[in-house]
Amino acid sequence: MKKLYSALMTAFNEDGSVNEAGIREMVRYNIDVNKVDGLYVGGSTGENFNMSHDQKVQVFKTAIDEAGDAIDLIAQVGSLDLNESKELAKLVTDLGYPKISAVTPFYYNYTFEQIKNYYNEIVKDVDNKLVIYSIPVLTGVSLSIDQFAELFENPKIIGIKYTNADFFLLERVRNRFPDKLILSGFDEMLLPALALNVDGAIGSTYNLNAKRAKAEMVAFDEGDIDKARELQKVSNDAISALIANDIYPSLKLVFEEMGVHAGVTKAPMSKPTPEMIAGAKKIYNDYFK
Ligand code: SI3
Repeated sequence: MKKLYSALMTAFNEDGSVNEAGIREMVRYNIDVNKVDGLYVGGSTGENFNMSHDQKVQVFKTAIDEAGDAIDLIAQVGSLDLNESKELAKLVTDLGYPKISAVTPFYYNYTFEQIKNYYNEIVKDVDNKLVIYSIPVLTGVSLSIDQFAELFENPKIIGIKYTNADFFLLERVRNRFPDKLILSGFDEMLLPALALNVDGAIGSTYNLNAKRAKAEMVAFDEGDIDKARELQKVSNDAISALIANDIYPSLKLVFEEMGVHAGVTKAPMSKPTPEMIAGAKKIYNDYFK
């Protein structure tokens, strides 16, 4: 069975400090109610790139302290400070995270040799497995099939979190690397990714929408494509509404409607406006009640 992971959000207080109780509530909801197979901790949805080093450490400690070994946990340790990535990789490995992940280094138009060195350095001193986080729309970094193959020469590099709408490349990747872990990253494209035989999916909206996404995966496995398509349509109506309402704060606002205290986003992300709050209530009523 394919695996579903929520990309864990970070609950923040109004002053930008980490709200540990909120993180614990979201971890619990994902385990107890959503029954997801795993959590992706410290990714885009977790606002990782808005956080100080100490805050990242706080999030990694809190999430695994709450989840224990109940589900799979992947810690995103990528950073433009390679020393920080290495330090975080060691920390999360010592904490017991069974997998790590790292976003492709961005901003400076690194060469592939530099990117390869970055990944090999991150895993060099840790006994852990790494999933490449590829998200060209945010990083501007697109890896080719041959570049993925070169990264996979390192046996500690075991897969890709593939957040990319390039389905030609996804098909090529799946077929060239049948034994690698390929996890789809765009929730609105879950169904075409399932059709290309990904091993599962990681996403922000599964925090709210895991049951519908799991039902879609089951329908797909049973060959009921009409049902899978209908479920994807409803999910995409919800995802469109979330995006139109500013997705990261809205995910938290809808969580609040569900009674889960998810805190607020951290600046420069937006604080909720009255319109956003009203929009989130409507999204909750329309799709998640
Ligand atoms: O938190 C993470 O690192 C993710 O899993 C990111 C994930 O791919 C999300 N992408 C972004 C940029 O947030 C998606 O889940 C995305 O929010 C969703 O598909 C709506 O577009």
